[in-house]
Amino acid sequence: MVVQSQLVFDHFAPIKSCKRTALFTGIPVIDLKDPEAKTQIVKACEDFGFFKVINHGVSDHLIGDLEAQALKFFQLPQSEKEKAGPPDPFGYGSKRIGPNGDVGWIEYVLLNTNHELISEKSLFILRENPEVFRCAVEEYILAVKEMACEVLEAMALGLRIEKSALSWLLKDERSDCCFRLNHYPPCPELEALSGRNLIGFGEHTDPQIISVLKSNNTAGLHICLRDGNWVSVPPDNASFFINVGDSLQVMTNGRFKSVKHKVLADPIKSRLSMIYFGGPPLNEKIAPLPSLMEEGEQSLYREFTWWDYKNSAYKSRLADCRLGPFEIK
Ligand code: GA4
Repeated sequence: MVVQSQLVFDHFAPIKSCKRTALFTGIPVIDLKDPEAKTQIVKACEDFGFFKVINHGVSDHLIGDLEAQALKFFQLPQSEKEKAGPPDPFGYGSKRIGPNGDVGWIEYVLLNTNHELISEKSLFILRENPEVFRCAVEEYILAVKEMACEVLEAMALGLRIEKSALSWLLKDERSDCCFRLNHYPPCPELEALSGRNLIGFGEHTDPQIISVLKSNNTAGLHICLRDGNWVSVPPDNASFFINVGDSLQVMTNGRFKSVKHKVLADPIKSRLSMIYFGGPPLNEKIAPLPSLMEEGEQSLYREFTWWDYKNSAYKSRLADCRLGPFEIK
């Protein structure tokens, strides 16, 4: 038994574990069809940098089709999946996240959603799998992007600025968006040994403007509240979750804060999540929106483009504060 436990720990050695926290019931819920949504979105971004969207208009069959295709992909033999890796950053990856030594109990596919820029490995995934996979990804992204723009338009109205002041960044044909399918396999051995959960995706903030997350009914997502406490987000496979990203934090000059989050793998159930990351065009300046600045208000950040930020992000570790080098001290 001792030998066996040692083996299990050796096997998991580089991946950290963490105690679970209680499910949090206070996540703001925004009904996109509610005329009050615009003010509620602004409040949720100020208080949490995170909220849940219902009445989102994305059809169940688009979601179901893509979930089924994604599961089919993750069920392929390891050697088949690895033909679409290692990620560059696009493609299939397992356990390693990003280029700087971060690891987690996860396998994933990262895709660039801009067709001109789609990487060879991403194309491989789409080519080698039935055409239905490609269609499912494309149709899903189209619908989620539309919803993300609707959220950004409501947000802009809530902030009392031009309706398109934020959404145009995603609508622009040069917008730099990506899409991630994450699969967190169950991990019963570790649960039996220690009562802890393996970290699937370590703590981080998302660099983009907003991220739109859809998961199955398995818990695991944790967010950090403004008081520094971590809470577990109750899973809800009928809704979408929205994260404020670093770029939106800068555009609102810190009024909205990007939300720190992480995912713990479940010991028994596998977790599947699908995340659309809405980023601006590469040459776009990321700076506080003049229409949001009070008279005499100073920018908290020096000027930079989304390209500068991405470049610097890819030199960082997941948990690093990526906005640090851009802050005016
Ligand atoms: C975090 C959010 C998105 O998943 C992602 C990640 C990216 C990657 O996995 O390639 C990064 C990470 C994310 C931020 C810091 C860098 C880049 C891994 C990493 C260590 C696709 C993104 O845009 O930034």
